[in-house]
Amino acid sequence: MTTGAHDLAALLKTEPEIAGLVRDEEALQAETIRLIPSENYVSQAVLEASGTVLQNKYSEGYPGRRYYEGQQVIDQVESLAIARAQELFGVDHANVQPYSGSPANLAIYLALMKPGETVMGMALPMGGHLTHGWSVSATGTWFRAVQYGVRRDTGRIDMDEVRDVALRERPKIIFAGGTAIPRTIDFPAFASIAKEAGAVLVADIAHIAGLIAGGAHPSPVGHAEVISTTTHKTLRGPRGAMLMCDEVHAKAIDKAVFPGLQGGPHNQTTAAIAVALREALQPSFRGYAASIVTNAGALATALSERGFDLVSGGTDNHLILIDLTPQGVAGKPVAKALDRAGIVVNYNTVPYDTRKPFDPSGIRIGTPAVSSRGMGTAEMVRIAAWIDDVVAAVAKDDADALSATTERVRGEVGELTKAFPAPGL
Ligand code: DSN
Repeated sequence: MTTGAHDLAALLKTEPEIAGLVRDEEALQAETIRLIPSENYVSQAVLEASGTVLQNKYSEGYPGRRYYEGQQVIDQVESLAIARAQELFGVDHANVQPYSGSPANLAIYLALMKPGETVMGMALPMGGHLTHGWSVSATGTWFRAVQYGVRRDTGRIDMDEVRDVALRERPKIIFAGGTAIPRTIDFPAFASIAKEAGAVLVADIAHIAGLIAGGAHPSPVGHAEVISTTTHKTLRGPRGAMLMCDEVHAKAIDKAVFPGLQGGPHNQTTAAIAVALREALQPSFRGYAASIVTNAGALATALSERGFDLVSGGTDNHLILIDLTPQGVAGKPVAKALDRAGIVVNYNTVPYDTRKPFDPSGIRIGTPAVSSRGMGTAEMVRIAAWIDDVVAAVAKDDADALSATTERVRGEVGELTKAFPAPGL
């Protein structure tokens, strides 16, 4: 059993059921290979900051101008987080209060648009995010959304289509970024299209913020006027978000977050963001960011060599999208079988998917969490082999054979994870 950031003594005494579940989750995270590209392991320092008395304090407003007294400490915490975000990303302005990525993106709409105006984003099934104007999201309901995608032949963003749609539809804002984009995002090209169309470019770097901070992906700073990010993916902080922007948008963004959308910020999260940003400012973070990309490249190569069809043919970043159509299996049964084998992934649509989103053709995998454990290219080759074994077993449609395979892989995964202890656990 792992010990976790806290000894859970009080919780064990008063609430053994929840304490037991926390321990179970710790064990699950320690003993499985976590390949969900938006997940990670935060450090013990981030965990500790997340669970502090800072959560007892209300602090609506911003440092130096609050609606509650007693801000002697909280103002310092938030100011530190802001200053570190500015230093790390080289931005004019940072707001560290959004509760998570979706509220952060909603604040951008509130700051820059009126209901019914046009937003342009990447379509969800092409790799975008719900809040970039997809129909089931409030953003696709309250605003007029137009979408771009990837080319069928290359699996890469079609910049000609982006330009055509932007010039035809004249959106107020254009989102660059998403949740299933395996390739480098060309922020200068997006910026030039946005300028031509008279739109504000918003970079949603939630997935790649840690890569950008660590020098492993080009930065949107200087290209996008507004930048949105969560703090818990490659950036390896607590669950939260930040908005960064040019000075010209600072007032509108702050006003949109509070009082426009949110009440009091979650101060314990702000503290943990400050801790994570300091970690990201250390030279070692560059090595971590580089290892994510190297590992994803090695995993992609090993999977390709085993005959897997990777959207866009591979990856430039932390993420790989596998179309399982050639294997004759769907994403969901594969994701479930891999889970039984101790390899945690999510099923995902692939561009131009002919199957439904709840039972799509692909799986999405990524290397942030395994890189945080210190795994390297040799381990990626082993992981590719296990994925191949499980997919082949699912394709055979023989429950006993599948069960034997997932059991064997689970044992081997257990051995590997013991050799690479997870941070924070
Ligand atoms: N849920 C996030 C992801 O997994 O990419 C996006 O919001």
